[in-house]
Amino acid sequence: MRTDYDKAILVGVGQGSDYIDLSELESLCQTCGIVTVGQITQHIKDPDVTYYIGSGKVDEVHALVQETKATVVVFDVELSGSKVRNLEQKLGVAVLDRSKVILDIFASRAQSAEGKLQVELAQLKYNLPRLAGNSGLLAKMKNSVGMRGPGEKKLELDRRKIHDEINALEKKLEKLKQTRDLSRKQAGSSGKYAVCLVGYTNSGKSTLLNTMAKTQEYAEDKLFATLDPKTARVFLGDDVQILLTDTVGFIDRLPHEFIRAFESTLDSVRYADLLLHVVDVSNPHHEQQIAVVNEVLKKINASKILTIMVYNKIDKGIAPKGGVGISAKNNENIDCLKSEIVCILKDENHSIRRDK
Ligand SMILES: Nc1nc2c(ncn2[C@@H]2O[C@H](COP(=O)(O)OP(=O)(O)OP(=O)(O)O)[C@@H](O)[C@H]2O)c(=O)[nH]1
Ligand SMILES: [Mg+2]
Repeated sequence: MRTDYDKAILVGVGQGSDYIDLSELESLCQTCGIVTVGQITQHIKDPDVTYYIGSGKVDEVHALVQETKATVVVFDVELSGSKVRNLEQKLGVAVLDRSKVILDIFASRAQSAEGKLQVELAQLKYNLPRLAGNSGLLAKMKNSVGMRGPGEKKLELDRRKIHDEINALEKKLEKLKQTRDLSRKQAGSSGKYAVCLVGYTNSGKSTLLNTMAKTQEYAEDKLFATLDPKTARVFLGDDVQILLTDTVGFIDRLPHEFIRAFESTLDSVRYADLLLHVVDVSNPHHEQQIAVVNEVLKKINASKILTIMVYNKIDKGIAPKGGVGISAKNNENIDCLKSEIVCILKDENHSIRRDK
């Protein structure tokens, strides 16, 4: 058994009397190799200017850090650089926020040249307003969580240089986007339909791509298993061929600068003829996850694209209310989904019908 895990205290903040659920943050941390050893929550109206949470709560966190020998404290909100610095001074251990954890997962997952550039861009944009907050405590963590990825190695650069880097990266990504636009046009003119898998992270998008295309994409019970979009050609019968694209999973409270950085990847969503919105119906929070996905689709101007709601993991015993219920893993009801796709794509009255 590994014994070199970082141990974390998770801190959740809520408004009103809503239940504060830290299970997603715990999964995110687990994906980074951080084990959760304690949780503390607080309901607040407005964030404290110094610590975000109240100073009495900070003392409580400090006591728990000492008691559990935690090596890091992870907040389920986005923290400014100065708050991270104040908290680290008071607590004596590294402090991460939700965005930093997500960025770290992205950094360890990116494989394609474009994916790496996007992560670097997101890291630089995240770090720019936080340069003064770097106390060096992060570097002491066992796994160096939050220190991975090309964007982190450039912390020593000054502000102006980081601005230059950001501009250069945006230009490079724009060039890659133009190449992709061209191949998209070629695919479009070949009469194939572009269908895109979207959905909350871990809902089963890659598994569905594998089942439908009989390929072996990386699927894992971890958040953000897929970062680079993959496309496979699928024959649906009835003379219909689609190009099915897997995409990066969506997640609640993804910082705006991340969505911007991944914009070129998300172009495949924006220009799709049809979206398959994959939902993990066995997740107790799936309604909320659907809302998050719809919100991101709106942000990237993709909310008007024709969509089939695909309720996955029905093998776990939960029946969906509408849409198409499937089990991607057990190949259950996939034929029904395929005929639904054909039906929609071939609908004479639909504006997305292509001339072949
Ligand atoms: N029980 C059950 N598990 C499934 C089903 N489909 C996928 N899974 C599991 O759910 C987990 C996530 O599946 P992925 O296909 O990696 O999910 P994803 O949406 O691609 O996730 P990200 O790439 O992280 O956004 C894996 O452990 C799969 O084996 C299903 O129909 N039933
Ligand atoms: Mg995936």
